[in-house]
Amino acid sequence: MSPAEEAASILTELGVDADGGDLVSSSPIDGSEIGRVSTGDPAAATEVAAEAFLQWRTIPAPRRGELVRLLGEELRAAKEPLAKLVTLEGGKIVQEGLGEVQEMIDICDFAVGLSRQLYGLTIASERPDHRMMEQWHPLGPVLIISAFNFPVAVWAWNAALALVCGNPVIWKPSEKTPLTAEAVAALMKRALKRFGDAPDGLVQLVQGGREIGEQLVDDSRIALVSATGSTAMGRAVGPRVARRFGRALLELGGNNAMIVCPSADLALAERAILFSAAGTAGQRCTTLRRLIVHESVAEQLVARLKQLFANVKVGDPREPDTLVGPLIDESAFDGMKRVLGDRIERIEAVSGGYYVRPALVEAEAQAGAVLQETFAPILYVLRYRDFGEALRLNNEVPHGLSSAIFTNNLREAERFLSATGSDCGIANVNIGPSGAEIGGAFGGEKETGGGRESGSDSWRAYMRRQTNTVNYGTDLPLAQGIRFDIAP
Ligand code: UN1
Repeated sequence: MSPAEEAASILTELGVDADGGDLVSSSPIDGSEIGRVSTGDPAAATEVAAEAFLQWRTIPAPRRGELVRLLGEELRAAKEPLAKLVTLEGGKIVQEGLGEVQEMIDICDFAVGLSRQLYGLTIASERPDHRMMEQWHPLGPVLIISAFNFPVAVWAWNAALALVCGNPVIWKPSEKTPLTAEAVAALMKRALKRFGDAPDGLVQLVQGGREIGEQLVDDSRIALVSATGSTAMGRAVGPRVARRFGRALLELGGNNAMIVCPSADLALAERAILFSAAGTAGQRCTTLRRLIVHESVAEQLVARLKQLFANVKVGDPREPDTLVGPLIDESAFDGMKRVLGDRIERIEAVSGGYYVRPALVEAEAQAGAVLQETFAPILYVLRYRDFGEALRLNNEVPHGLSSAIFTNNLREAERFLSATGSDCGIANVNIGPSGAEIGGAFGGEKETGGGRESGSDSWRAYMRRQTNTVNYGTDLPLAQGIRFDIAP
């Protein structure tokens, strides 16, 4: 079946109408058109969301969790077709499409539990007969801007948390992946119907390009803008939100490294390297882009990697033995070509698609393109002599998302995780930099934007903190011992 036929049958199965509108979706598998959707109306969406907030914030959090539980059920039931659609529209191999939907299910489970754990602290007051505490209140409408490479999971990380925290959500997906967004919206609609009394406009989808995104970003009724994408996108979004004193959660680019030490288990390392450098055709923000190898093991490892890169199956992502699918589109191919020039190896897997062999590039120094995030499967290899130099290389890039070390030396591993080690939001030992679980906070420092999504206490970004002091005594002592007595 052609991607268009397959997409049409899945969309019918999921109850999505996608054959009208001005926004065209094409499959990276062969470049063919697989559906069309209409662009949304940002002003109308924010208005309804602001209205929905007034009601949703009054629903007890565990009850709000029930909606997310139902969404998780819908996702479980539709896991296969939705994953298939991710493959058709985003080009991910079948296993990664399934993994992406599983990530959505996992965050729903997490958020359901969280709906009973939105804890605040009680704080020791310096005044007698006083109690201090903090509460977490719903924040307001949350705008989720997501990228093509995780077309549905990133929405789920944000939406599941936002909803249990008491906030309506508006989703502006990548214009490269509008159909998967429509499919998720249809599943959400079913969950909302089963839930019963959620306010209208609690969860909205606004399709469109940059201008639509900008209108939403500028709307002061949006309390939080959670944006995933390139650093360039974050540079545009961040200041716009700041200008109106809105809150932004930015999850931007990465230029992630792995240090391979002399004691590393190389068999383990090579598997981690292949998955994190070539997987998802190098189009994860957590993709491994720089390998920092000790000179004593470099020759052996590089030889083995050359073999693996030369043999990894690049092709139609629907075929079960394919490990590397297509790049998202021509512009991604051009980006890779700008760096590699004639060394780029295009593969004629399916005509109309941009398929490339992952590239291994031995770099003399960490400079030029090595410092940039090219959203394609290019792995730069750098050699190091002493451990301090490896750490320095790990950190000397503008981004700070993910990092990894392969070592069996406790001192090196702990140094890497210490305050003087990796400066990234994610630092792993003996696993690659990509493929994080949802339980941890996800995000990074520097030009990665500083935001944290998903697990741990990331939920706090979606709520408003309030400090309360209650006097249950008969006197009015002032803080810091200040005397301010009224003359009798
Ligand atoms: C992204 O590429 O934007 O850790 C997110 C990972 C995935 C999420 C990546 N769980 O690779």
